[in-house]
Amino acid sequence: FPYNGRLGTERYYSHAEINQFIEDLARDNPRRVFVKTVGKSYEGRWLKTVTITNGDARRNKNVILVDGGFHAREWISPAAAVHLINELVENFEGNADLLQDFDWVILPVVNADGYEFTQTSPDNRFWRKTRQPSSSDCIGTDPNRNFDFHWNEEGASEDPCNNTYAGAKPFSEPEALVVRDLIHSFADRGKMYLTLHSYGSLILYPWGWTADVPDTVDDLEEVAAEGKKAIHEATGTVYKVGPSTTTINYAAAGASDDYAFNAGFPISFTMELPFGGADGFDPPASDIDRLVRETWIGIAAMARRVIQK
Ligand code: ING
Ligand code: ZN
Repeated sequence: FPYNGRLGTERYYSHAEINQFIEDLARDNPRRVFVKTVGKSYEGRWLKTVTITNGDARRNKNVILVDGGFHAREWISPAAAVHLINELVENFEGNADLLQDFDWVILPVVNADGYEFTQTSPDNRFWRKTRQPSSSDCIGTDPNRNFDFHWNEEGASEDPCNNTYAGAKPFSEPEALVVRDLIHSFADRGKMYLTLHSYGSLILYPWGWTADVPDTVDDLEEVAAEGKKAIHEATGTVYKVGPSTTTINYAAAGASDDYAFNAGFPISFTMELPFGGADGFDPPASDIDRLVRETWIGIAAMARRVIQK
């Protein structure tokens, strides 16, 4: 395990390795980095957040909440979350403005069971859902259709065999409950919620459950445009910005970004990282470094815009 203050980008790491990494990081940066076990997956894996601060011990700062790995097969998402952690901790002086009045709370792998399943079962590399059994023979729920906000109204399935199965009830999945609790625990001081998915090169904002847009659509557009512009200038990659329903051309209720926005996060985005590999979900390991650096550039630009607001 090649830990030397950061986790590399030469391959995709397992959930256990990522957990070990954030524990090591907190141990080595005791005043700036804090790990908290926030729950357990259906199969019993510990879900841990890492909170990154500038070490000034001020409490109750604003919060930027980031998660990755909602969908099992979207491996580039946990990798991007880990790189975000690397950057904020290793280069905290260069990123002093990002940590001055804000703490960052990052949950790198939400759907730990699904992620592990795709990594250990080669035939199931493209599994999307959780791993909790349903009432049928089919396993798993789409954690991004499982949130209790217009749950199961649009763009979700009631068929447990479908990839967008909403679940038997809202928050049937322990992993979605963990994210719900994080959202509520920071709702009063949360300034941006960011959930990392793949693929499509998109920065999506609410609503997902309806084609209507929120009253504050201009703020959402403005922040997202900063991310898009920064990425384009740095790498040439062209992201598209827009409301999720009309940008991906389907409504999808019960997603975490709508939930966080409704709960009080004034900025809430689903970031769809670029297509990679043959299936879009499988960028080769040689592309990880480029993709996670690019993602970091976009996240940092959006955060800087949020901080100025
Ligand atoms: N795409 C998202 C999904 O959950 C999405 C798209 C974003 C839907 C926001 C609803 C709200 O279907 C991927 N790749 O998972
Ligand atoms: Zn996804």
